[in-house]
Amino acid sequence: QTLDLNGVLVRPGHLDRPAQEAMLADILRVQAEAQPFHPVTRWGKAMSVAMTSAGRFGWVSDRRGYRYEERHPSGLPWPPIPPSVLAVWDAVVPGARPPECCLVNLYREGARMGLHQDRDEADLSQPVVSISLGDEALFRVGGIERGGPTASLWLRSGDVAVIGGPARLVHHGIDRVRAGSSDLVPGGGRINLTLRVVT
Ligand code: MD3
Ligand code: FE
Repeated sequence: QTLDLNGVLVRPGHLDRPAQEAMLADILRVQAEAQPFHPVTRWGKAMSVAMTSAGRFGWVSDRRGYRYEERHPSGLPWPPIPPSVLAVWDAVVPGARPPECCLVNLYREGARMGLHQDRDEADLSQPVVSISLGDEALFRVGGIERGGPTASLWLRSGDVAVIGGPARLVHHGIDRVRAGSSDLVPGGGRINLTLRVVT
């Protein structure tokens, strides 16, 4: 089954519980090596979502603005993207270039992400793949122009979304997370992985 939300293709339950547990264990190792941090926007406000990355490039933001960097703010290179995560990319977007970044978004209670476009990547012909783990989240998708109508969907643990083609530039965000709706993530909350080609 595939749901189409303004061109964002959502595959509910793509990963079964054992696959989610195995991937979570891999991501907890990534987070142990590259600690999640709250990026600060260029206006000086900390984001409610905590972030880290795996792969050659990771996403960072500070007073200088946001960009992809080859190192965590600690100065260390980002850990490699776990094979369990790469396998999802190969399964859902065969033939795409290999992902260069796995952005790891951690939503603890109350975290959200406002409507935005992802346009910091150089090759917008390449898709983005999103994997949801843990608590359910209300995902909102608009159009390419800002201010248009939006559609919403609850993303659940194990859901995979593929964003490519014309949908690559749609506005999207996370309005809220349903605390306690999953017991997957230790300490509670939601983890979203986005795989991206950056260069
Ligand atoms: C549509 N993350 O990291 S994932 C992000 O759940 C981001 O953490 C959200 O938006 C999250 O930038 C949504 C689904 C998603 C990811 C990337 C997209 C939808 C997208 C890129 C373009 C269009
Ligand atoms: Fe995004």
